[in-house]
Amino acid sequence: HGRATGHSYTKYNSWETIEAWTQQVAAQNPDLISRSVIGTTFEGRSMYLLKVGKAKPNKPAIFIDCGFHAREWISPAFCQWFVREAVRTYGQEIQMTELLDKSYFYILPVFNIDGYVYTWTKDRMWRKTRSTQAGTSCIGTDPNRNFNAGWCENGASTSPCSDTYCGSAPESEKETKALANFIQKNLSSIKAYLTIHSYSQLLLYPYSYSYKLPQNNAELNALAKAAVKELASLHGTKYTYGPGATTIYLAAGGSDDWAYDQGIKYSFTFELRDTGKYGFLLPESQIRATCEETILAVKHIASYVLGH
Ligand code: ING
Ligand code: ZN
Repeated sequence: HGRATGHSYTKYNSWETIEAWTQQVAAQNPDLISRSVIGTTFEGRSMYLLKVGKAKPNKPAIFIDCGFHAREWISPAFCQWFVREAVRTYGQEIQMTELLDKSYFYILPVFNIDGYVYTWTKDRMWRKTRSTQAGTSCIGTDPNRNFNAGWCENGASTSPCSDTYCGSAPESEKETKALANFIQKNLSSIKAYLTIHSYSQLLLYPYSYSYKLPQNNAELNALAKAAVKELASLHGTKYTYGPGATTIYLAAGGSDDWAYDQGIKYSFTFELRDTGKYGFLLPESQIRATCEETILAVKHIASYVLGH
């Protein structure tokens, strides 16, 4: 407490602080949390994953990642908030207790760690990874254009200097490869995939790489509708929902589309607050309200999925 680097759930935390927090929150809650490393970033940082839930064999799991895009600071803040809410309300609140008894949440607090560090040290508006390649001085690939789902066909750039550069190949980024490998290894248990971005207040589901609709479109639409209703119930925050391509824009190589095509039939991208007043620079004073309302939607989706 009180240190310049001290962790706070109502502040944006540096990577160094988040890294220490992953260790501490796991050590302090050994019956609910275990920490692993799913890979290493381009610059050599460990990609930590928290497995949250009562230990029991053969439980289903919900996967949640944060911090795909470096500048979307509210996203890692949400993952941290979710973990705290899980340990704080387990055994107190019926829905969370049931979720943690019946399933695991895999929480990846920051996916694009190198980019996140860069937004703290050099350029607050950086989006991509920080990988370099021969033949260009431009740095970074858009990790949400780098998955093997209609890769680089639409809404992505082949120029390494673009903010939506799809990379030299699908899964060219170490971070993408690490996440894809983990999900493939755990496909039989993972029932839902949630990826947290900002901003625009949207709840998106496949597809974004084309205008085709997912096989369970009607179900996903109804589930998204119910989830945004839950979200709005706390502070009245309005979300729009629907397939990515028609709700936001055509964009190939996204992780939600890839996860869906792997067979994870409940796959969503959240675009958290706000709608543009502050954009990526959402004030810390909005962390609490944003995270609390979002958790309602996440719990709704998780409970629905586990009942199906
Ligand atoms: N938006 C997402 C992006 O990567 C998205 C939208 C979602 C694209 C799902 C593709 C698939 O552009 C932000 N804010 O990053
Ligand atoms: Zn994003």
